[in-house]
Amino acid sequence: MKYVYLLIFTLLISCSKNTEEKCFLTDNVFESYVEKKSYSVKQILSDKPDYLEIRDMKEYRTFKKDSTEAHTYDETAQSEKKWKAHAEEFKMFQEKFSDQFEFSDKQQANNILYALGRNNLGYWLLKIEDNKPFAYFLGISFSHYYINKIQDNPIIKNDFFQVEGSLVKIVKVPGLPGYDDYSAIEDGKLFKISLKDLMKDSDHDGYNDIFESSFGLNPNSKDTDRDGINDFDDLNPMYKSEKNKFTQLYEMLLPNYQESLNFKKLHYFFEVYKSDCDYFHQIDPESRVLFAPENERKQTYYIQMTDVIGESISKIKKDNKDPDQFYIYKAGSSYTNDYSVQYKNGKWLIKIVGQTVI
Ligand SMILES: [Ca+2]
Ligand SMILES: [Ca+2]
Ligand SMILES: [Ca+2]
Repeated sequence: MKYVYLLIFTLLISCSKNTEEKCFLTDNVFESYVEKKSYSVKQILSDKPDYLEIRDMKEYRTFKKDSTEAHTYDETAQSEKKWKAHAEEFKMFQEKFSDQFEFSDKQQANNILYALGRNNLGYWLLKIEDNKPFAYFLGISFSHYYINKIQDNPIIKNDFFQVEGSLVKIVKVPGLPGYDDYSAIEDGKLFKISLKDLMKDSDHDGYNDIFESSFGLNPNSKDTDRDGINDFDDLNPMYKSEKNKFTQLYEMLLPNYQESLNFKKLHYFFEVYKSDCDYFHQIDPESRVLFAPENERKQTYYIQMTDVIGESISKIKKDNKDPDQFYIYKAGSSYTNDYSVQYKNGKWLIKIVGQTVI
């Protein structure tokens, strides 16, 4: 009995402290980047998603060959011609999906068009059927899986999606954060996923189950945060938005994109932030956001494995003397901005006080 009381008491304390602890910095300790240990082939294979089949191939393009050929860029007329041909080939995908993906490997099967897409979140199978676009997240982390840019075989075969590639690791270039390079740890793999598994969308909200589970959305509810807006149309699908001065501050620090873009239509364009702060979670953003817990053990397996965090906004630091004065910083892969922010007459005054560009 004593134990139960103690447990309830601890729970109460930890609940009441939540927002304060999760949103405000108590001291000056800024988290520094810790490089993760690379995975071994054995680890990648034993941790791979159940729906993914990996086979060894006898003949294959190596990672080195594929990546050098695909990345060769020169100013010659020939490469401009190649670029134009690529744009022409993927015109239809560009129209339907805008700039949300890099496209490759187009294939037509019956009256359906397929292509492989890649964005900051990972790889997707793209489909255009009856003039309508669909995108299915593959859930295979680009931090460990490389899909060859040049596929010698069709990517859709006998109700399976299949691509050739390698198992890789990311090599951080010392002193140049953001300039990641890859190196192959095992070549000659065939990655196979049944279309049935890939296209499964249990709650029919427009995002496949693999996408929802990879990022912590609810694959069995159309409206994860129950704010009345379906996941597919919700710019902040994980958390209900609320208006208060601190959510307003976070909203002001979000990236500014071109106003001409219609973000409501860009269903696959997300920024992922790592944060436990309720105020940050409760923003009403203009473009799509997802959040990952700070504690790695609470993150989805996909987020643990994959480098999807592009930009981060820190917790808020209070001023010892002035209750309307705060400090906050923003960091990307190659910069940090420190801000001094002041809340005056219902408005935030944001001043940049420090900047590092790498
Ligand atoms: Ca769904
Ligand atoms: Ca859902
Ligand atoms: Ca919602």
